[in-house]
Amino acid sequence: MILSKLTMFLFLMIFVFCGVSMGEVYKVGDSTGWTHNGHIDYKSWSSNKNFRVGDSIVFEYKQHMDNVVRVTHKNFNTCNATTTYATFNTGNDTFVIKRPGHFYFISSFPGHCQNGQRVDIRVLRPTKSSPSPSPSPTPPRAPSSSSSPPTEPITPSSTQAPAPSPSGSSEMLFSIKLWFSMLLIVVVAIV
Ligand SMILES: [Cu+2]
Repeated sequence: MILSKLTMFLFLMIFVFCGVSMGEVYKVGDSTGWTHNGHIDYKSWSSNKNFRVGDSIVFEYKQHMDNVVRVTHKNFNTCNATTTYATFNTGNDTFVIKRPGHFYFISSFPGHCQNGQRVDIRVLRPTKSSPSPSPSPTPPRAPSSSSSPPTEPITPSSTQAPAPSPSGSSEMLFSIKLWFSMLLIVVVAIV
């Protein structure tokens, strides 16, 4: 009897702690992966996905033959990789979404982005009601200055910038799960 209770408890703990860290994993381009062969439309690939905070975006490609750089919206549109937020080049890169908004990725290899190797990951703000149709691409900017710089530090070259995550939404989700897990533990202890 005690053993079964303990087993149940352990299963519960595993369930709860897996749940805390779990998010969907999206492989960009699915089986095709991250490529510039022009046979895949990353715009349509991303358009039917519902990316959320906590999800992972995976880029798979041949190392040394390609890379992934995160850029601004403007540089995404112009395929400009001179200033980047972060550069990934392992061939199997995972980007974990830490806040809502848009995340723009391109390949900085010559011609690759122009050939369609770019993807816009749009992450909706977690809401209880229906998600708003208007995208919210950037966090609120300073009201005073006319030409406000990006809120995240942009690195000039291939250094990896740790993106600050001021979003409280994931923490709120975490606290809900924590609260839920505590409730479950109490229930198990009583039964
Ligand atoms: Cu490429």
